[in-house]
Amino acid sequence: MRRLDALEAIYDDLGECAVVTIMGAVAAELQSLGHRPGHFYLQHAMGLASSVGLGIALCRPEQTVVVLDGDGSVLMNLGGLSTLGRYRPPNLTHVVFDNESLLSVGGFPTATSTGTDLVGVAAAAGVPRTEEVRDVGAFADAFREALAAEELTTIVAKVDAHYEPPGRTRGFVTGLGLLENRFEFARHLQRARNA
Ligand SMILES: Cc1ncc(C[n+]2csc(CCOP(=O)(O)OP(=O)(O)O)c2C)c(N)n1
Repeated sequence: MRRLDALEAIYDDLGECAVVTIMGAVAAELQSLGHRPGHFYLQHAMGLASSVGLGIALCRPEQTVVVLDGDGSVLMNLGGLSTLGRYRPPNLTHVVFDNESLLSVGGFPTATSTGTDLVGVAAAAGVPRTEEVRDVGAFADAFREALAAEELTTIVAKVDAHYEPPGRTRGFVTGLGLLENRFEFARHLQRARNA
């Protein structure tokens, strides 16, 4: 499956969510489908998207939070899974796009290409719902079920190690300024709380 197709399949479902992505290709692809003030593209801090999402989910239990992660990023911060498993926020859905590669920096193979099973790691770390999916239909179903389940879920979506700068986005860096995104996202969460 192409990650862009997977993102497109859930794009409408993300409308009311606080969405935290990793840097690089995932961020560029989601932004190419349409930026929303509820999207935060975490730049540089590799491995910490799930930690940022966890913090938001714990502070804002009424807010649905979605983290769009990558295998390389999760592997860089495996302890993040055990912290997710410890606090288990029911309002957090954690998607790991596993392309078995550090695609955004040249495509070096990660440990999932040599046997590390991130679904198994997440389950063993205490994440109560875990699933691996390999096609867009199964991904969209798993994602919607996770939102409805109200239980912390990690979905590992096996995707192609393929990236074409989509639409208006050039390269891996989104056109949105880092600080602009940071302030806009925080204000959006604040407004949503006061609404
Ligand atoms: C601490 C840190 N180390 C390295 C990088 C450089 N870097 C940016 S994206 C990336 C690869 C991310 O891999 P993955 O999470 O699998 O996502 P993909 O690029 O495959 O979509 C790396 C190594 C970084 N931003 N931060």
